[in-house]
Amino acid sequence: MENIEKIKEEIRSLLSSVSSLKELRDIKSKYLGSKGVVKELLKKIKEVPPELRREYGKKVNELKEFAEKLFREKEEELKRRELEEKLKGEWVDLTVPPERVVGSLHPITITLERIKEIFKGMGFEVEEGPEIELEEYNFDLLNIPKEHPARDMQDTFYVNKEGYLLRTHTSPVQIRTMLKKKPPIQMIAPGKVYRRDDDPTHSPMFHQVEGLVVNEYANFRHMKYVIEEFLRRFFETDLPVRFRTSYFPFTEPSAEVDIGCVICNQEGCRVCKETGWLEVMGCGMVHPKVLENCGIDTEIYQGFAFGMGVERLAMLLYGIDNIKLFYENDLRFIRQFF
Ligand code: 2NM
Repeated sequence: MENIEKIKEEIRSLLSSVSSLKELRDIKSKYLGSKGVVKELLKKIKEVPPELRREYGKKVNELKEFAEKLFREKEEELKRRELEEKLKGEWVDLTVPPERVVGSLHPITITLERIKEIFKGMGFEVEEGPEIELEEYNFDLLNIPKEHPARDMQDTFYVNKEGYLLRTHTSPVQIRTMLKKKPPIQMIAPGKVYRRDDDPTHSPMFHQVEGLVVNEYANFRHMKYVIEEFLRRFFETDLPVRFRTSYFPFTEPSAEVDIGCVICNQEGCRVCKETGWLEVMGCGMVHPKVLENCGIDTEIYQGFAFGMGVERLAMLLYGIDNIKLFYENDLRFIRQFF
């Protein structure tokens, strides 16, 4: 029985110098294995005088539990240390820049950048404004009458604060720019707009780019040149362009801009509804009331403005036939553009 205490000491001292799991397993089998020290001690119970067997058995069992606990603790410690060593070798510096950028730009982002770069190259500044907008800037100052159908709850997203809405076009950015800066002004306003529309060709959120030029001599011919030149650069071809008279409350005169169908080369197809023409923009000379609403002297200044839908232009540029593809984020679609 004295021996048992000595064995405990022996195990303790052996384990303190063990440094590998293999070493540990060897020592463990020496003490706890099927031919180990503990098993031998248990066998020897027959040699112990009967009155001491009870106590002897208890002591050997204590030794067994003691040894098992020590080996378990040592094994955990060694495993933890081995993992730490392994992780040190596998250390990765996540701050190192990648050699190759993975992922790609969304086709709408690419198209917006393309439009912005063309106008920047023609001397326009890029202005931005809030998507939650004042009703006053989105409608009133743009000469859109109080009873105009566009203001209807059916068409516009109103927010739960009186006098505010989700902008239905980016024109309020032009209003903000005219209120903030004096002419000459040459700016575009790219961004998201919101309308209560949701069908195969309309999305409740889409992107627009609108432009505004105000100076002492702006005229319809200047506007026609800017738009034609933009379309030539955007589609990288000298395509046919025509202006049709139209009506907007904020411009007079107003026009809609058609291009020769880029899908069928004006042969007639489903996209141009067999007409050979595609409507891509609206434009016009800024209504004097709008300029005056923004504190611009109409005795001195005139302006022209235009607006286009980015999804529509992206669809024509890339030959995409369904607007919903832009919003599904299916990587098989999104990765195809550059
Ligand atoms: C369009 C078509 C025609 C437009 C007008 C203005 C402003 F603020 F100057 F009056 N901004 N944008 C305009 C004119 C927009 O989009 C189809």
